[in-house]
Amino acid sequence: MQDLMPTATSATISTTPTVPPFPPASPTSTASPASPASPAALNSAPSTREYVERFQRDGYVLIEDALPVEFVAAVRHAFMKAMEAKVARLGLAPVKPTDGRDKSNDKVKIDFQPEGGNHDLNRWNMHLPTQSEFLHELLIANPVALPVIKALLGPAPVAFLIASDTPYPGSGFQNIHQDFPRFGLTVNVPLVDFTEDNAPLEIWPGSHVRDGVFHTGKADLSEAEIKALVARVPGKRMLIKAGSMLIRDQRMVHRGTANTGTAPRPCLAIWYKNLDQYRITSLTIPVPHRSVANRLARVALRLRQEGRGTSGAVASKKLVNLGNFFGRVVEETSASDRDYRREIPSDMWARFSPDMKSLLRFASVQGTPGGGRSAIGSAILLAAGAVFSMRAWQLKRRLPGDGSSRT
Ligand SMILES: O=C(O)CCC(=O)C(=O)O
Repeated sequence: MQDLMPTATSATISTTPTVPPFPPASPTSTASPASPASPAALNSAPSTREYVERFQRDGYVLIEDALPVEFVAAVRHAFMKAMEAKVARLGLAPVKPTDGRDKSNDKVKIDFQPEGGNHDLNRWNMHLPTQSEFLHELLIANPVALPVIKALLGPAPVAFLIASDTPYPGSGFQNIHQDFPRFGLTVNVPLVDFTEDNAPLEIWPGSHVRDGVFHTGKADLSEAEIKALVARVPGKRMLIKAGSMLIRDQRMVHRGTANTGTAPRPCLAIWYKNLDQYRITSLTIPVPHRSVANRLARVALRLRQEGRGTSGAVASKKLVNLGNFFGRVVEETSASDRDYRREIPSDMWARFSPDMKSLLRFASVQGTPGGGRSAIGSAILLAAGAVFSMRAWQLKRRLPGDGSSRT
């Protein structure tokens, strides 16, 4: 898809990044994006409709050269600073697996095994801190990607998770999985070129729907269905360039692969949904009070802390997974991950475009009480909190014999 010319050119970050600890990007990705004013560029850029059609057919669509090179360099620089600080703060030492996950993995369905990282084997997940480099219009409300997102999700989507995945050297193959059985979007922004040896994402195009006909309902693939699919259809390794944007259906089957190289492979993951899509049967769950969401975000954090332990090795993979999963539930139901730890400063909020304000309308903003909130939503979330806490209590009673790597 070399025909896409970007429309986003106004990198507003003035930071001059020092040389980041990465191999240089390949020559094709360091070329400056073409001017959006060029008629040739306008003629050759796929339309929103073409992107949407590709997405509906394949379960993903790639927008190449979506971001200016200098902007990506500045984001990468800020990102690695934050990432390395997090790795140092959590103190999990890299591990060599005993189960061969660095070589292959035939398992399917989500069952992450956090070891040497907070996500799975030497792979780290990080929410992006509330900094101007990350809460940037080009990333969250990108002028090429956002029309596609709105065409797929409706006119008022929310960006409820602004996060990242970074497989460090030695990271392993994840189980082949769907992020969710229901329809939602993940926009991946690679901050370095993906190569064969630095843990490229592997996807199974077309696996977002069973019968090839696009819909926005549930598509919960069983273990047997995923196994049959991967036996039939080869996976596609996404050797995508830094600064492209990969929009993928969260129902599409995929996995992170092994990083056999020498450098981490940072990639942003911004999750969008239509608020109506979080339902129990046909009931849309209303967004709970921010104070309730904040309290339960603290519970999720506590579960992860207990799971990680203090020895530099994960004490309980199951508790870390439970904390990660519960954190996602809190963010998804509260329609934002900008909780008490990531409040948006009022001056930053004031500079946001109407699109940004709409996408982040459930975020905590300094000095404001927050958007629409519901007592019913709060009660549902509290009930979920009680269930997760009970499960955590059961797991903790079984520590250290829960199959974890505590030594
Ligand atoms: O970016 C990666 O390495 C894997 C991300 C992923 O698929 C996941 O964690 O669900």
